[in-house]
Amino acid sequence: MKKTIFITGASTGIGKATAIEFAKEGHNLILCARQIDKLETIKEMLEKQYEVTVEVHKLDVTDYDAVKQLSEKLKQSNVNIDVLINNAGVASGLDKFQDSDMADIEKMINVNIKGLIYVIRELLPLMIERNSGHIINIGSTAGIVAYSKAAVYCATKSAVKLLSDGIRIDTIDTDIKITTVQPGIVETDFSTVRFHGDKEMAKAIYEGIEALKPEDIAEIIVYIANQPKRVQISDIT
Ligand code: 8X3
Repeated sequence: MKKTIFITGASTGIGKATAIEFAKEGHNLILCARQIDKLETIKEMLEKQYEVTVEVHKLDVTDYDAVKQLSEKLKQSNVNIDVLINNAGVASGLDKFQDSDMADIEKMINVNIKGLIYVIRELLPLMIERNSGHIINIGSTAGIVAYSKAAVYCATKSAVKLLSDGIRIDTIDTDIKITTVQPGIVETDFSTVRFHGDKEMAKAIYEGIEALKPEDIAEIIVYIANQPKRVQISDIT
């Protein structure tokens, strides 16, 4: 059965790889990100290559009004989201907590926690109305064990895990599933963004290790989403 998959932060990294993986399986996509031009390119590529329709939306998940407007639009056009993948997330700065920049701290809290809450708060009721849907939140191993110079980033990823758990409890009387995916180091633009565009510093992070690839995580997400109704994977690390 063709499903509709909604992905935030779909322009690069794990989000983009996940879009491709679901398209390979013939599912329709709703892709969101701030960089609409990148989404347009992905849409063109996927629609040409696979039997899928791809809808793209410019969306900043930290803008609650924009999230609300998009969910209203989906509701009006009777779009049913089968799988919501909350992938939009950011690490900003790598500094000891006492030296860290408040703008970096606020950005991580706004995207990783508030943005996640905005999207789920608006889209979950639509799933509850249909008593069907699967929310897959991208956490991190950083949400399990803290590491140096990343106290706030780790705290935001820990929040992802506990939000998932809390929402799973609150929807226990429905058929809705909630999963947290907690990858370790994945080689994406993640570190370039963390180092505010410094590609050399970003590259050094992945030197001497075999980091995960975004495709590895994408395949796991598809596996999670493909499980029968009776199977709910709550966490995967
Ligand atoms: C990212 C994991 O270890 O690269 O969420 O910070 S790590």
